[in-house]
Amino acid sequence: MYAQMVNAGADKLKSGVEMTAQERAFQEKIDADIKIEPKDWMPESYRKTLIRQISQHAHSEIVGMLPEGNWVTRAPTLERKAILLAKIQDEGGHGLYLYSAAETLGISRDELLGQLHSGKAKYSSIFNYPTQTWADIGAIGWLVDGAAIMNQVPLQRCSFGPYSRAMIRVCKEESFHQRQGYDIIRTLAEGTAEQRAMAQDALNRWWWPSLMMFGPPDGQSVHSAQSMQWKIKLFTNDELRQRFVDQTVPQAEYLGLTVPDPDLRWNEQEQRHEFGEIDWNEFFEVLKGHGPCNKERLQARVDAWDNGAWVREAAMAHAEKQAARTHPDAA
Ligand code: FAQ
Repeated sequence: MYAQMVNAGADKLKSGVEMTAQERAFQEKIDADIKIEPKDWMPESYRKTLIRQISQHAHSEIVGMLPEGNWVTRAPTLERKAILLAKIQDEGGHGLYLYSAAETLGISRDELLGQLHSGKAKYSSIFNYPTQTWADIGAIGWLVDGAAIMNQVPLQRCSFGPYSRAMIRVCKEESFHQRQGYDIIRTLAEGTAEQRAMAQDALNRWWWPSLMMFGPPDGQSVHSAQSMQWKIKLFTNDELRQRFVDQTVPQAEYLGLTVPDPDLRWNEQEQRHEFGEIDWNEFFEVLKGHGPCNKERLQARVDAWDNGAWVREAAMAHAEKQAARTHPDAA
């Protein structure tokens, strides 16, 4: 199966005979869908791949709070404000589960955050785009959370126990997020001509960056082959992107909105939507730090860390006092 995959790292995969006995036993466990737990033996590169992916995922959740946070004070009603606040808090919670899952692999949260703040670790490209109107909050829920769910539902079955279990709760919350975004867009699409235009404008700006969330095309995806052999990923980037397009286009049609892709058409024979060429140059520029909001997003995270130092210090001092009170002899 793996030999047929058309992605960049497929030729580097070890075959059964090239693996050590320990690696073979590990692969057999994965093939039998037995979860790998933190204290089990695992190849160092499996551990590193998981730390990379889970921490990038965690960083995406907390950086992803920023574009939406921009609209908390300007939500159009008290109800919308309360829903948006709850959603943003959920994203913070997802970050916490994911940092905890990464910590089980033997890396500290401080180190992970240090990698984010220094620019060494990535976070999702999508969060480097600005939220210009209220309709953008609808587009984030509908499209960005929609894409996130498409990617994360299979991750509930991934081979690493703590990651797969974290994903179960995350996915439940993400589907509420997707519904609330769709509800915002639907309300605007059914509203005045001006509101309808806002919804269309948000779709125009968020459509292509949402497709980029799934990562580079399979031919350029360096990690997919190995990650699929280890069942860290269960589908390729292009497979999930196609599913997202097939799911979302009918929703846009129902709303009477136009997907901004002149090449979009239904292929009856293949039972899927064909879609236009993604601007991969834009994607790679955003990854290099040249997106519209990269600098602002990173600075906001660094400032939050610096401004929160006194809280961390106070919590530590309190914990030390408590410990000294409970075990005075140990001091
Ligand atoms: N942005 O070989 P591949 C959310 C990097 S959560 C930035 O294909 P892989 C919730 C990739 O890291 C959204 N970088 O890599 C929410 C690698 O670079 P590296 C986040 C990207 O790992 C909603 C290089 O390109 N979700 O939205 C991106 O096998 C609303 C080569 O790529 C997850 O993280 C990108 N879009 O596949 C929150 C899900 N794509 O590390 C708030 C878990 C690729 O070698 C509001 N992650 N790169 O330096 C995954 O499933 C995978 O990591 C992929 C990438 C599919 C993202």
